[in-house]
Amino acid sequence: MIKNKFIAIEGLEGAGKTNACICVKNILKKYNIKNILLVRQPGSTPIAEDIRKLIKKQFNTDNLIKETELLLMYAARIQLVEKKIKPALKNGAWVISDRHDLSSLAYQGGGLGIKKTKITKLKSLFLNNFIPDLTIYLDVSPKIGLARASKRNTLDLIEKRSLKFFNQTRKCYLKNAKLDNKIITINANLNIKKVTQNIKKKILDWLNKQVI
Ligand code: Z5A
Repeated sequence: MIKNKFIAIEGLEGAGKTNACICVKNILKKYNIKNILLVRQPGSTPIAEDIRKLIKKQFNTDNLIKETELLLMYAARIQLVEKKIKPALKNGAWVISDRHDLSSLAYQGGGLGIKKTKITKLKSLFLNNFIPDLTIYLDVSPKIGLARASKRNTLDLIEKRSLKFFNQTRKCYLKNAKLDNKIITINANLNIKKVTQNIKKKILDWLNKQVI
């Protein structure tokens, strides 16, 4: 038997998070786990989805300053955690989230340069000790990831940022992944079949360690 968990999937755009979420969900189903909630951040509640639209919208006479962007990401996250994730976990569901607070550390911290101390303070103030049981970080080079993302659709406001921004974001992801044994790093530069195989292997190893 395995107690229900909260799993986050992280990475730059085009890293393959959508594929990873489906892959994790399918593995859980093989373990006969049926009660699974899939969410994305920012989003997955009506208010958080509106915040998502606001973050991605281009304004003619105004633009988001980095602190506002960080606070909006957190507002959406807190709304989702309190309204959906915590109640689902309490009801025995497994939760898979496409991004969580590591995204804020990487994008608004690493990418935009907001101090880590400020972000961790925000995290401890509003999320308390609520952290994912496991984070799968899909490490992709920005050039490869953005090429994949741009093939799929036109780039949004964040996706249009410079390569320097994404290199700094990735550096921050890698640094934090090294420091935290609840984060598993997967090489997402490889082809989708290989990446999927590696995710499967890592998640099965992890699940076997969770059996009680
Ligand atoms: N953001 C933030 O700044 N701070 C925060 O705290 C949070 C978020 C929570 C969310 O937008 C934006 O918000 C995001 C970060 C920021 N901004 N940016 N830029 P989003 O949800 O629209 O963006 P995303 O999360 O990056 O989604 P994405 O672009 O869809 O990435 P993905 O889910 O990782 O990619 P995918 O859909 O799985 O794959 C993209 C394409 O690549 C698709 O056609 C796949 O078939 C293909 N693909 C995937 N893997 C492979 C491999 N291995 N080989 C070849 N092709 C592949």
